[in-house]
Amino acid sequence: MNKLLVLVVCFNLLMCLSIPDLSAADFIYDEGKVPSYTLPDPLLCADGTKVADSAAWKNKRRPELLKIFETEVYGRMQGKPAKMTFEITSTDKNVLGGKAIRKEITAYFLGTKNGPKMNILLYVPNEVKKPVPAFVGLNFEGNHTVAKDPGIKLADRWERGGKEKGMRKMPGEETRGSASVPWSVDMLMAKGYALATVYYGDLEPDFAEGWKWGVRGALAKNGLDTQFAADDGGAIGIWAWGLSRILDYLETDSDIDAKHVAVMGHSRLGKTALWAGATDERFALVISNNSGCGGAALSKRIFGETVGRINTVFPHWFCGNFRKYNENEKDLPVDQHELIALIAPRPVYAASAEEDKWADPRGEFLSAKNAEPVYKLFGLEGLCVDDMPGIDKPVGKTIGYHIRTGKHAVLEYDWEQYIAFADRHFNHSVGSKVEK
Ligand code: GTR
Repeated sequence: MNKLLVLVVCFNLLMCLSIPDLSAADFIYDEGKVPSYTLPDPLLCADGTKVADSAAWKNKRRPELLKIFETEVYGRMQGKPAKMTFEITSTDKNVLGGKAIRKEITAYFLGTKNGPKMNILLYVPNEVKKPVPAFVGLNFEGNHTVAKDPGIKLADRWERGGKEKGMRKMPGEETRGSASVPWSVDMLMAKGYALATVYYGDLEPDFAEGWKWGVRGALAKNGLDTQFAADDGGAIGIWAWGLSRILDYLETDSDIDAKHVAVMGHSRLGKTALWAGATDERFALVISNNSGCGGAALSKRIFGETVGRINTVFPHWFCGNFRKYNENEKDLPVDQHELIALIAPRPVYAASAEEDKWADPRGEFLSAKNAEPVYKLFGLEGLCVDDMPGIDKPVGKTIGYHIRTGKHAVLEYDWEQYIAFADRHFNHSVGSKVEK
């Protein structure tokens, strides 16, 4: 690799993992400066009555709350396109040293090859009985970065971190396998899980006007002339929609146990995984890794990233209505503990990193904690602790949480916890025991 390429790769990695350059003075990083706030009660219905059982939650309060998140935060979620088709474009039964089957599948959302589409990369472990449970997640840099596997088709869309907006060739071979740690495919195969992933740029390039090159633009009635309504979905909405479309495919694949599919995401894609888990109850388990503001962290604490800041730097992520809460979190009718509550009774895991203050680790813990009353309606225990656990000390039953040493990233440690959590809830066990 020449020096220029090394620089380009490093720059892209930094874009993916870095915390923006901000003056600490502009944001709260000191627990003592967190303003007093009142969290909305997830059990309190709009008509003032209180939810007393799981039936009232499911039939009355949950739909009500979901609607507020759609209208005020992420925008309305579109449905499954009636004409969508899938094409398996490659299958290799003997990859990753014989440990896995690799399939590549293209989803054509409108059933036409020249219409909007996404490329799914699927690994299925070889040495276990099928069907197998699976993890699903979007990746930041292209399917070919997920494993050092020469057979994965190179991503051919927008290049994350590239200076030019719009469609630009991906860097190519030199980034193959560059995200092997965040995806830990070898560990997943050894533990008997399939992995299905899609490059998030297939669904929408991640910049303000990116929708013009993405699925939102392609599906909009007025195409590029579209003026989005204040409650139309943003980029997080279409990324989450894409996760559900991956699950649509998995339901057709006899190698996969589609009743045991976990959705996982990191950072902005962790926000996306939570929204996908909240809106699509087919996801049996949901994992948010360092998702922060607009993800697992409580907005009303205003610790680290704020609603105003996220809507300014990333104006395309949420719906227009969310901007009403810029510098005005106190008026938000919901907070993120209620997003986690929408996942109940399904298991959910939120993970923080000690140095990832921008994402507000305590706010992520408190969100998980304050979702507990809803899990309780189902007779389920949540975190089983009242105080934030120590570093590298995972806790929880139906709601899992850890804060690990280190920075904003997905590390092997994180995957070890997610796999142990999924093993427990899916009653699954393959390979050597992982610390629980
Ligand atoms: C940051 C953003 C965060 C987080 C992160 C990421 O710049 O402020 O909300 O999502 O990006 O996705 O890496």
